[in-house]
Amino acid sequence: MAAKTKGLKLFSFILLHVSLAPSLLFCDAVKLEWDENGYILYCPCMGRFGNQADHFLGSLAFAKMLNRTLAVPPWIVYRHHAPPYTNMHVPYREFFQLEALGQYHRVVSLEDFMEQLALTHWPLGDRAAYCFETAAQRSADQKTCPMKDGNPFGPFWDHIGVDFDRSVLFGGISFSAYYKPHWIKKFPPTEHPVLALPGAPAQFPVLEEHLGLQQYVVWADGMVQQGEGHIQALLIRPFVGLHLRIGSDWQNACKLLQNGETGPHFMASPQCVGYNRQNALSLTMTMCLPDLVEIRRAVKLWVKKTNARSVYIATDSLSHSGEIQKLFKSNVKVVSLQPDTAQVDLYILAQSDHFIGNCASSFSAFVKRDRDVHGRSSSFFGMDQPGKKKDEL
Ligand SMILES: Nc1nc2c(ncn2[C@@H]2O[C@H](COP(=O)(O)OP(=O)(O)O)[C@@H](O)[C@H]2O)c(=O)[nH]1
Ligand SMILES: *[C@@H]1O[C@H](CO)[C@@H](O)[C@H](O)[C@H]1NC(C)=O
Ligand SMILES: [Mg+2]
Repeated sequence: MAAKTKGLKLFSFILLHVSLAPSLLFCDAVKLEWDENGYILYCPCMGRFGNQADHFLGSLAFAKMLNRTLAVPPWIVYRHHAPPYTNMHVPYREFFQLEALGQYHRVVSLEDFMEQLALTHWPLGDRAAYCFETAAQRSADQKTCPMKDGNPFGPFWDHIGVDFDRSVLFGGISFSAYYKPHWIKKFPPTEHPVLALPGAPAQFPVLEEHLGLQQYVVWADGMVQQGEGHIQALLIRPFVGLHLRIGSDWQNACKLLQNGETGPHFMASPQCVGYNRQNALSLTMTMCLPDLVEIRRAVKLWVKKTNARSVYIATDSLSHSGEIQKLFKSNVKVVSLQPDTAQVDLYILAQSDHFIGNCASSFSAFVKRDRDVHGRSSSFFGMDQPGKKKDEL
């Protein structure tokens, strides 16, 4: 009976809009219903794409744990080096299918939440921010969540069209599964329907137990078309994909390792040294910042092992394509695209027949997880068999 009413409702909704605005039908205009179990909103305010993706997986798990709908934020893309220099906010569904997340848990895009639900259910003038007491202590009155202080915080909530009217502080809890009952008791959805947070309710790097959530992060059709177009036009299979994370910011980061200021758990490194702190393998300088000698060694090895006919180089800096081409005769084609959209590189790397990544990079980690979901092989510079010491091979 209920299903029938729903069907009728949908039918009249479609009829109405076919006559008024046919285009609505083609952009998935589904009328959202309010979720009585509440929502989680957050700003992906830490780091660039790889960090945001790690945080996204943890946030998805957190929303499921609290049985709240996740309002999926846009990706923040920084344009420090090109006009107009302002941040771009790219809707989740430009890169990935929003619907695929639904297999795991209820989600809406933050944009749809604002457009369809916020005015009625999250009224202007009564929008609360939720943050740790320690975060609020930095504010003038020591009681206000720093939701819009600085970049990217301010531009993010401005883009979404949100101002906060009051703050709700918490302490003594974290986002881990242990605190599930605490969260539910402290913030029942009846009194706290919308939990809006200054940052992701998640850890960086992503926890081991959340790695598998990558399977719900599925490329959008437009990205598949674009990526497959490049692969067909430029590459010959089998091909090896390389991620050269070697730019100046990375050189600086790896200095911490060189100076002994960090142990083996450094940025995304648990993906190759292991998640357990007690028995993590060592993280070498070659793994953090491979030199040309190591790059050549690894490429040569994997091209031979996979009988590769081409090599794809993604990089944040120099591609070294000339030096790498010199390793091979003309029977191996070396290609570097250096696209404006980093996700094009991610897509192509994910489709390669073997991938050599950077162990400490969350950009590499995104590719590695995507490949693990599809059973594709990966290694790292300085570590040909992830998770194994050299003498264990
Ligand atoms: N197009 C492209 N951009 C890259 C590449 N490597 C790094 N970048 C850029 O540098 C950023 C690095 O930050 P992040 O994604 O957080 O990864 P991480 O710093 O390596 O952990 C990426 O988001 C890209 O914007 C690459 O191979 N190709
Ligand atoms: C989770 O939320 C959904 C949607 O509001 C609801 O139908 C379901 O009963 C909830 N599950 C639990 C275990 O509370
Ligand atoms: Mg980073």
